[in-house]
Amino acid sequence: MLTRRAMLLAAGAACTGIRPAFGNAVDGLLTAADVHVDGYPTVEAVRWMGRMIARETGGRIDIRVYHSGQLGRETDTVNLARFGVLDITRVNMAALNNAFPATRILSLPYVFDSTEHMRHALDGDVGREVLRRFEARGLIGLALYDSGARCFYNVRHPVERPSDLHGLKLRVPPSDIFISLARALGANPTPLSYGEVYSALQTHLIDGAENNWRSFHTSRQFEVAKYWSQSEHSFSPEALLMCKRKFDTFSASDQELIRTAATQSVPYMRELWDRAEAESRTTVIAAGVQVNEVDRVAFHRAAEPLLAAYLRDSELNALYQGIRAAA
Ligand code: GTR
Repeated sequence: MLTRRAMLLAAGAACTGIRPAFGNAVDGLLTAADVHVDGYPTVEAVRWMGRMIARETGGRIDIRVYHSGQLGRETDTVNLARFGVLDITRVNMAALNNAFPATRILSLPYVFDSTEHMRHALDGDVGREVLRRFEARGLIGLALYDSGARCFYNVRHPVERPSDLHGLKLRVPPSDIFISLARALGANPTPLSYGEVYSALQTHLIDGAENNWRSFHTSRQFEVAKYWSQSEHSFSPEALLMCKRKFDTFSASDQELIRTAATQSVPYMRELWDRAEAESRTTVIAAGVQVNEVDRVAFHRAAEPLLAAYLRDSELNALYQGIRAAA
């Protein structure tokens, strides 16, 4: 885990042009961060992209992925990439919501009806527009990946209605949207970084959390939280971001290649994702996790004021209209 001090040192090194120890020695070797374990679809998609770029450039450009949060929390890696200490980071929109307003539309509750709907919207104008907005803040938005449907799970009991969440201490990602959503549903939100959730469940610091099947499985949270409730309240997708300063050092044709490889890694990732999601669901159920359907109408109703409040923003509203048009 990257400490604050290491981060400042690294940022200082970047300003003076010295690459930190975990950065690349060879300029064409791009360093990428991911909080997920080795083999997770996002990790594999970025590796796939690296292989494609290496093949096309005869090894002149390549990507090395540091998985399992070796380079720190998602919010930290975003700043490392902005300041040029890290070349690429793969994070969830939730980690970007507070600092990058356009990302909020993709994390808000019940904006997407299904995975197909989300993919359709991300492949079109909405996805392109959200990616484009990163440039003003030192990042190149390379791709948007699936993250499945986020659902609630906890150590206490099945959650069928929002009232079943009342009083539960619920881990949420560090995003005002998720904090407000948990509150609107009557839970006590506790923002924690991804790497802290498993032990927080074990030590009863929290009663539950929310995430997709694959993360629930690979983070091993399913060993502790035995009640999974199919709320599908957010499809908050993943973003693949590159340091703009680094990107600008490449020739126009190399930049084109990096963008193309990222775009082409999306269908590859989706294929892996569909398999991984189904496999995780089966595995955790076999391990004793109890699954229940929820009262969707009640969840929608409880989340509605939150969505309406964000949609008062005209830019978010325009993106939302684009999402609905893609339904
Ligand atoms: C996962 C996502 C991670 C991380 C995590 C979380 O679905 O893939 O990048 O954001 O959720 O909740 O922190």
